[in-house]
Amino acid sequence: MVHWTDEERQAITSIWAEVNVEETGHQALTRVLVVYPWTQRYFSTFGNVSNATAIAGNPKVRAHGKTVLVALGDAIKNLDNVKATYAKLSELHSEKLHVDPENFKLLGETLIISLAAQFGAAFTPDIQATWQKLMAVVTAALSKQYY
Ligand code: HEG
Repeated sequence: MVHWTDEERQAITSIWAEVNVEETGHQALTRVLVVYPWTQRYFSTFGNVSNATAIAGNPKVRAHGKTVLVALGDAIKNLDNVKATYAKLSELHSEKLHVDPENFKLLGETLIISLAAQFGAAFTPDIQATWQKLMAVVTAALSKQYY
């Protein structure tokens, strides 16, 4: 089981308390779609996601970014039980959405870049390290039901 120190829990909750799930979710998902354009194929029902301007202005991308970060909030509320928390979501991404689990890592990276941009110097190396750990735990949990 993953162990979280008090400092790590604090690094997660102090940042999370100031995150706007819609805004940061939109930024992180927009970066995934622009920086890793092959991910656009998963969102063919979202309308135009073919370039940076279209992606940034796409309301479905915005709504989905929020959905993803709301779900991240569930993991943060259940830090000692992320695998069980994400069991159904992992099954959905594997069996229904057929999302390659490599993509979870990409979202983790772009989220951390979005947080660094928002928080600047306050997003210290120690805080980044904790968020990298969190996103690794989230990625592992979301990948668990794949075979
Ligand atoms: Mg996923 C749906 C969470 C990464 C592609 N994603 C969803 C839903 C949630 C979610 C909560 C809605 C589930 C439902 O309708 O019951 N996604 C989620 C998390 C993360 C993630 C927590 C990573 C931290 N998703 C992710 C990535 C991709 C992806 C990286 C593709 C590059 N998700 C995806 C698609 C859907 C969802 C295509 C369906 C969207 C729709 O049709 O509305």
